Amino acid sequence: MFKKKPKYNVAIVGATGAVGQCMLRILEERHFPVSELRALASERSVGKKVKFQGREVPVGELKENSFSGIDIVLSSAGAERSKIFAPAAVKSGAVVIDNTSYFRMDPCVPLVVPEVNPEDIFKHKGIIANPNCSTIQMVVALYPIHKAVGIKRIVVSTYQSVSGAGQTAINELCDQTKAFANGKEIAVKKFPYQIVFNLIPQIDVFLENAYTKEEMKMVNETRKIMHDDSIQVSATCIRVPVFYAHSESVNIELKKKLTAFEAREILKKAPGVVVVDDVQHGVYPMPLDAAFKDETFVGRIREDNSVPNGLNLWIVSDNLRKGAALNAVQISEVLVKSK
Ligand code: 25A
Ligand code: L14
Repeated sequence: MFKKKPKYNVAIVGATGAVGQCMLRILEERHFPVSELRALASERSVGKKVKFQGREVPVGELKENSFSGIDIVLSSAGAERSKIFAPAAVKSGAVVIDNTSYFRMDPCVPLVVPEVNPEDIFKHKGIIANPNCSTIQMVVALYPIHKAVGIKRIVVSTYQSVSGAGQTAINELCDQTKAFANGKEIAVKKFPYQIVFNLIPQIDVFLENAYTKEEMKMVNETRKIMHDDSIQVSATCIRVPVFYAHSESVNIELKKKLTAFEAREILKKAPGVVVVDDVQHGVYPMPLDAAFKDETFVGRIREDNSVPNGLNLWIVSDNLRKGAALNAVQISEVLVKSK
């Protein structure tokens, strides 16, 4: 279905947003074989230009006929746009790597983290879904442990940066910080409450079960990616006044005992993971250090003796890179390198 070529015509849907911009930088950095780069966004971005490989590329309006001649679409303009435009792109012959939540739980659509389930990429029927940012970094760190001894239950609390909610949310934290410093009134627009000097225990909408949609994404997507519906997951997702990188406090119950030392040894060999864990010297991962990096950083690894075979970990990664744009580009790389 996917035809190999020396170079590919690539469309970025949502090219002016936080994730779209990151996609452009990562395609450049990793020398992805791009022939034509097509930048697409909403009508209000038409007339803007995005930079790619030293050139200025004009932004076009996203329409159903935007995809003629395009081989690969990297899409991040929200679930409602993907619902309409991903099928249109597939119809015109492209493979879509979709960063929104719309197709993730569709049984016909693979949901992929290349460090965990790269083989699922080849089951695609035109659309491959990129998981939620909080889920991606968690499974990158937990899958090697699951493979070694089996995970029974995961309890996770997230500390999610504002960039997860897009460029307007990044601007809002900046504006609120300046307003506070200047003694001005703090304007609340993107988030439901003031985010500077605060925490908001709500990401995405509330569902009937009193969990948020973001929390249920972590439950359902983790099981789908790891191909194991027996894993129990309980999530609490919190927005914090941090610009880039999400952090997670993760408690796991294993099927067999693993010491903190053994877990550290497994994680040191795990693809995409860097162990940053030297509490004697006050060394642990933090969002300021993980921002603009590709890896998932794991520290504070310790045994939890309050349950049989328990472990605690602290997992930090850049949500725009590994949590979104990098993971999507890695999927594209597997696709184009395949025989
Ligand atoms: O629905 P979801 O899946 O939950 O996703 C919701 C949002 O979350 C972000 C992403 O925001 C997405 O829109 N997101 C999704 N997955 C993410 C992930 N894994 C994620 N963030 C982090 N990690 P974003 O701001 O990063 O990108 C939005 C892009 O989508 C384009 N877009 C929006 N509506 C569109 C559309 N493109 C086509 N058709 C539509 N109807 C959007 O382009 C951007 O590229 P834009 O043209 O709408 O906006 C570009 C500039 O306009 C400013 N702006 C934004 N909102 C407004 C605005 N200006 C005026 N009024 C507004 N209401 C912005 O500053 C931007 O620079
Ligand atoms: O499902 O932090 O990709 O508000 C969209 C919203 C990621 C998080 C998704 C946020 C989410 C994002």
